[in-house]
Amino acid sequence: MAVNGTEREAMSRALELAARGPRGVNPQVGAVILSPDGEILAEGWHHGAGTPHAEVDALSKLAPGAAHGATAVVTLEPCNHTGRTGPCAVALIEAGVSRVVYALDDPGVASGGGAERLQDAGVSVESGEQADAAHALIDGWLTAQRLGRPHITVKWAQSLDGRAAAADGSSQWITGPAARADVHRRRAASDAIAVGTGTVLADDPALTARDGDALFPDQPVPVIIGARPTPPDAAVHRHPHAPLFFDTHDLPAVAADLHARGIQRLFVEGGPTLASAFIAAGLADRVLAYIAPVLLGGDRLALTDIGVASIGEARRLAVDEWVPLGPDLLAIAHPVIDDRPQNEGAA
Ligand code: AOF
Ligand code: ZN
Repeated sequence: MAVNGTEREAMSRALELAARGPRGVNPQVGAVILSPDGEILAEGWHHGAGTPHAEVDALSKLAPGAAHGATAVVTLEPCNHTGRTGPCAVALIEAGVSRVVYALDDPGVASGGGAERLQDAGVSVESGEQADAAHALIDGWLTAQRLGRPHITVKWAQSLDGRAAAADGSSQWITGPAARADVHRRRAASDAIAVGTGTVLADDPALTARDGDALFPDQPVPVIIGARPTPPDAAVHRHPHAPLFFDTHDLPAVAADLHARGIQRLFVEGGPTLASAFIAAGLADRVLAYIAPVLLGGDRLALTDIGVASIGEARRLAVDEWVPLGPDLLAIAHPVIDDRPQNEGAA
């Protein structure tokens, strides 16, 4: 049975509820319980590892029997395992829920399979509702589960002709205030920000996430990658978090180390050498290109070598969104994994 308008609204609400939970070793999950005629009976969300899951949080607000014949709308597939808490699929079956609508499959080997368990018990199950929004909310957690590394965003600002700096290397204020504010919001939503040592020496970035002059409450950990030493008076030493230094070009090893530290979202700020190395290594889950209507010419390109020798090797992207930011334009894109034979895709 297709998802109806009431269920769709309930999923939007469940996504809002999910966002109240903390980012951590467990995903942010929200749940709404609807009566058979579409009234909201209860709402719940996951408050962090060791606490009840979203479905159980919502059910706990109802009298026994009150969820009989109800629909549960959940942002993640109800789990099927006993971890720190019991299986949500079973809790829903025992509560008499007759239908479950969820957004994303649980990728966990042990925790997955809840949908099948529900169906085996005669519950009607629909998946995929607002999966993109649910994915955006927990992209870091999903990447950590699937790939054992952080979700990685590579960002740069460029002139319309694809340059990241003028001939003398000066690069500040290519984009306008709206674009810069957008970058700071995205920094605040990341667990760590990476720059190369070249950028530390050239720009002396603070690597904080700022709302005007104030710091956002959540600050990403600064990560500095490369062989050259960071000067003792560099601005990054005044960051609220102690910087992590990686004197290596082995980016998979850096990603694995950050994963082990619990970092789920990495924001790569540049410069061009580091951004290019992440892309060349296949370690960019998302690209953010802030494009300013200015021309710089010269050879200070936004990206350097990304391992593309001929057009058949081009790194193709799919644009998720073009966002106007004052006079500038932000492209939010992700790599297209293209396994067609070379040259076939050129037409
Ligand atoms: C759900 N609803 O609200 C959440 C789920 O150790 P536990 O018991 O907390 O289980 C953690 C796993 O359960 C987590 O890795 C993920 O697969 C799933 N999270 N599942 O049905 C929820 N937070
Ligand atoms: Zn669960």
